[in-house]
Amino acid sequence: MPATNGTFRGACPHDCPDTCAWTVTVTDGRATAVTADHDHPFTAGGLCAKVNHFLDDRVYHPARLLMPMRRTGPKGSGAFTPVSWDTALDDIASRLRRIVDEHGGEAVLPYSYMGTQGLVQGNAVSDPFFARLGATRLVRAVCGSAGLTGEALTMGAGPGLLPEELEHSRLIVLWGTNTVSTNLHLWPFIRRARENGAHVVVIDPMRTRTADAADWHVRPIPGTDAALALGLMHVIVAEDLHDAEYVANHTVGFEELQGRLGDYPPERVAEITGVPSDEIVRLARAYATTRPAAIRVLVGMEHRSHGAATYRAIACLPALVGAWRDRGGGLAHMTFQLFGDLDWACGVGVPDDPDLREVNMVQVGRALTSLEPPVRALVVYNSNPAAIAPEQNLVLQGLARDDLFTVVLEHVLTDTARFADYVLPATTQVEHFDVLWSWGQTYLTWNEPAIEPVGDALSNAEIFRRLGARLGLTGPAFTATDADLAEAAIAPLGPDRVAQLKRVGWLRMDTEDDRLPYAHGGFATPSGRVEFFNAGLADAGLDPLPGYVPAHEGPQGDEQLRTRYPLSLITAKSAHRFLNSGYVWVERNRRAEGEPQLDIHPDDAGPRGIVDGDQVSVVNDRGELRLTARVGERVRPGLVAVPSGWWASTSPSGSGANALTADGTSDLGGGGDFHDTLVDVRKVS
Ligand SMILES: Nc1nc2c(c(=O)[nH]1)N[C@H]1C(S)=C(S)[C@@H](COP(=O)(O)OP(=O)(O)OC[C@H]3O[C@@H](n4cnc5c(=O)[nH]c(N)nc54)[C@H](O)[C@@H]3O)O[C@H]1N2
Ligand SMILES: Nc1nc2c(c(=O)[nH]1)N[C@H]1C(S)=C(S)[C@@H](COP(=O)(O)OP(=O)(O)OC[C@H]3O[C@@H](n4cnc5c(=O)[nH]c(N)nc54)[C@H](O)[C@@H]3O)O[C@H]1N2
Ligand SMILES: [Mo]
Repeated sequence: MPATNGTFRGACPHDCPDTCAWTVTVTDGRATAVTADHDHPFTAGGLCAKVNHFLDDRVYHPARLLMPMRRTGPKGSGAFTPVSWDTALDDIASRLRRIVDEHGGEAVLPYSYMGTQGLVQGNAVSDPFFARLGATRLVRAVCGSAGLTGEALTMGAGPGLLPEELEHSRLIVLWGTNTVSTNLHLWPFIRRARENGAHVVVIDPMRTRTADAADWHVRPIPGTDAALALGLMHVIVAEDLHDAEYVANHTVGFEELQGRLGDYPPERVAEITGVPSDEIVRLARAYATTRPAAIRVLVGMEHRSHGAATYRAIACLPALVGAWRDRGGGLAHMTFQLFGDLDWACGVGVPDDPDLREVNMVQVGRALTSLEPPVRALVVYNSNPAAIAPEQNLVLQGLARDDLFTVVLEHVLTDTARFADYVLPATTQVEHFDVLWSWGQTYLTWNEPAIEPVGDALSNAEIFRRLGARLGLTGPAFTATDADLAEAAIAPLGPDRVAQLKRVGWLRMDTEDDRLPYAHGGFATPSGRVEFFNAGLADAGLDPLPGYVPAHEGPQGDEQLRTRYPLSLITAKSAHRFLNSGYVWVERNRRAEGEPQLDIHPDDAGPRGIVDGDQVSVVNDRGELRLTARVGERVRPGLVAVPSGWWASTSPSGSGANALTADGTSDLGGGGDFHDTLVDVRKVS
């Protein structure tokens, strides 16, 4: 029970690499300030444009859901009436029970992602809940999984270079990541490296804020980065700039790789990537001759049909030049591996039944409209599929089904929640217990409730507990309190580290050794080396070497498709003030972003008779957006861009960017391929 006055330790819960530590000030039972922790080395006393107003924009925002609500109008209309928790939960439990009895557990589909990254309010109780029901299993692969899979096949699944270590680099290649917008707290580390003479290269088809801030912006044709990596390797080996000793001692398949590199001379790579051959040569030389040299990747680049292959090719580079020898050299990606000591299931996990059917979250539109036997109940929490999932029109069509029973746990009435039969008000981070890991830095954070729940809100964990009790589900997940779950998650750290975590609010998870993880090899691959040649892939009948394959729906893909839809579309997280689809409800943020526009290059606008400020229609077989064109060099020729995040209901044409995006999966790892989307653009006369 929080005190009515005081300060409380906590952490930003959002799906973001930064996971900031904060302090909540409470006066007379009301949270009055959320302040960034000054001592936390990564947060360093600053939050971000989205979270600076966490209290006004989420906790106490007028749009905050305060009561359970039952739908009274047609799906999507937003007509609801408040009901008591007992009424809502009794009815939900009996409807779920009937569906399970009549159609089996697999008729129920959970849908969640990382709306909160906390272990307790994430999946601690919901996972056992759905496992006990025998529900369809959700493959939560939309973010990270494709890239990590490609990387793991090459260098194993370690955290590699820690992002904080970029401070020690002299060449920093930000490859397909928009650090200034998406990973803001990493920027000071890069800035300090620059003050010590480091050069920053951005490789991105779009001119992002990060590209503007860099020393060198390389602009490949989207989806061709594997070819670019192979071209760099070609030059490095041809000019004898590779680290022969490191290669001999810590890699396998160099000879086979050399054979493959023969296919990727700079002239050919220039044709594939659109990057001039002399620029490829210059970049290869800079990368191979500057020490320490770091490559930083994150997520945007993996959302492609060959996303895993791209990360596999890029992960070869640091070994080839021996970048792992140096502090600040290597490949930086994610850091969650450092949190392996935690009990991620908060002490109450139950085993998954591998025989139950699976649905990939990227394909929820298909699942709701054509899966057999059909999904009859959908329970959404920590996610907003109506905005963030590709094939948006299919998703909305599925959510509109009258024979689908939908429950949404949320803070505000999102586009997804509008389609619910019941909307349940969830607590926010300042109202509940949690433990926060990080995928972009090295600190664990402890989050205490600072205030009583606002309105009638209950925590996710409590909602699933109460539903579980009504459905007769048994086991510790349904009896442990949120505090018990949080304690169980950190218990494996041992009493000293637990005490330190609670005292300080955060705890560093890495050890000194991690700072030079592979200076002497020791990769977590079957051979213990970087696998230029991967025998497992060969056994599986796949390409054992890094390679470039054009996307079917890409600028070098299916010819018919390209003729009809000649422009590539990227829908990245370029809206600075949104967190995925979060904070879109805040009018001030929407105003500051300006309405979503279509970025188009003059070479593509000209022939279409489009000038800056024209209304345009962006189309493909999946949907249409009507937007204002912004003609300029933010995109390279052949590419158009629309920011993601915007909800259909807050977009000028009633559709969000995902109305156009593809819902295929990546080559490996089950990620989405939504950046491999082709469109055409027409002026609306
Ligand atoms: N402000 C803000 N911050 C966020 C988020 C947010 O919504 N808003 N979301 C958070 C989440 S969930 C994530 S996963 C991270 C993502 O962090 P990032 O990966 O940095 O961000 P994205 O916008 O997904 O993609 C980064 C860049 O990839 C580029 N890209 C796309 N395709 C290609 C390609 O084929 N080649 C190359 N070289 N580049 C390509 C895009 O143009 C884009 O600029 O950000 C997190 N931080
Ligand atoms: N076109 C396009 N699509 C994309 C992407 C892209 O770059 N372009 N990025 C993809 C990526 S990388 C990701 S990670 C996904 C993100 O997909 P989502 O995780 O679905 O994205 P969010 O918009 O952050 O939705 C999280 C929701 O959880 C709610 N929430 C937050 N905390 C709590 C809580 O404690 N309890 C409950 N019940 N709800 C809570 C928030 O209010 C919010 O509505 O989107 C993917 N989709
Ligand atoms: Mo993400």
